[in-house]
Amino acid sequence: QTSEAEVVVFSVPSYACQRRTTLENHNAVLTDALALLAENAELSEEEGRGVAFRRAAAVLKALPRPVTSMTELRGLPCLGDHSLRVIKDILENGASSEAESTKQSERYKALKVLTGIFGVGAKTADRWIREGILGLQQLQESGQTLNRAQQAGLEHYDDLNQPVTKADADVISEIVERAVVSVLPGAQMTLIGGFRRGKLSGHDVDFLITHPEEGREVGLMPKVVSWLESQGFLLYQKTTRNSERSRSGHKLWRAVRVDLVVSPISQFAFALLGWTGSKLFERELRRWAGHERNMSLSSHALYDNKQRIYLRATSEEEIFAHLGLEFIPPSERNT
Ligand code: DGT
Ligand code: MG
Repeated sequence: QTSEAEVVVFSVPSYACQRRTTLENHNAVLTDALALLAENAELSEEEGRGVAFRRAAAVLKALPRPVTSMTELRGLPCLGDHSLRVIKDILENGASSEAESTKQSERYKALKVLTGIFGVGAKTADRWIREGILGLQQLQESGQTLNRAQQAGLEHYDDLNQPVTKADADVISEIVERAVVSVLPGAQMTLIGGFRRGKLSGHDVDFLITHPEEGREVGLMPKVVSWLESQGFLLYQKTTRNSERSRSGHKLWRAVRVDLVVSPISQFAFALLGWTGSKLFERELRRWAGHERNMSLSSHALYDNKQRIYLRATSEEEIFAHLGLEFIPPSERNT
């Protein structure tokens, strides 16, 4: 006697950069729990575990409707035992006990508060927690020496932890645009990061600056930063020399984190692709390039390891084509 059951299963390609993922998420309850566990792993410097949870969440984000039973997940990529346990718990009990207990834990709460300070990463937060510092007040009373970034971060803690809206981003765009064209006429500025993907809020605003004539962009970053400073917009700045990138807080009606990237026009498409995100989408693009194409992708270039040549591109579309991937527009890179 045979019994037959027919189940409709979802089919999803295994790399996030092969999928179209919009902001519409039919499985937010599941992906929120997995994202929390991913964040906790990242804050505990367990990067591998963090990525595993992020990949699992990304698969669920790509599904066209809510998951209602475990059988629907059969054959889906990137769902490891741990993620499946979390999903099962939620489908059966309405919530993940692991995610809930993590959220309530003193360690997670302290890590969130402390890494919420601009300039404080997981390592520093962990050290402070081991010294018994669990919150901002304890930090201030501890007499720990803070670097300049952390001092600014602490001073503007509430502002910098308040989400940046699209309206904020538009105002800042105008200011940065004014700065850019004032110091270098003909220079071009593009909104990148989450706002380019159509997100309605973010933790910062990201811009990419270039000039159509190669080489004209050299020295642009310090000029833009000085202009912003002279106009009273700058609270704090940190410039990474080799990457031609500056992170600054701008004083408007509130402090907002702004990330500026300057790129020569020959690298513009790579910078645009590399800085539009999402972070997981970027990671998956590089993994695809390396593992499936024997190429190395960065936000500067694409290198073919077999032919030993750099592959040129003047648009994102060309880079996807070099990689043998279907073009995914920014609004569908919300993995
Ligand atoms: P948000 O600001 O919370 O809405 O999220 P995103 O997606 O704008 O993320 P953000 O602002 O941290 O970074 C923008 C994109 O830039 C991100 O999706 C990947 C890329 N990215 C971030 N940090 C780095 C970095 O240190 N190096 C490189 N090459 N790319 C980065
Ligand atoms: Mg951003």
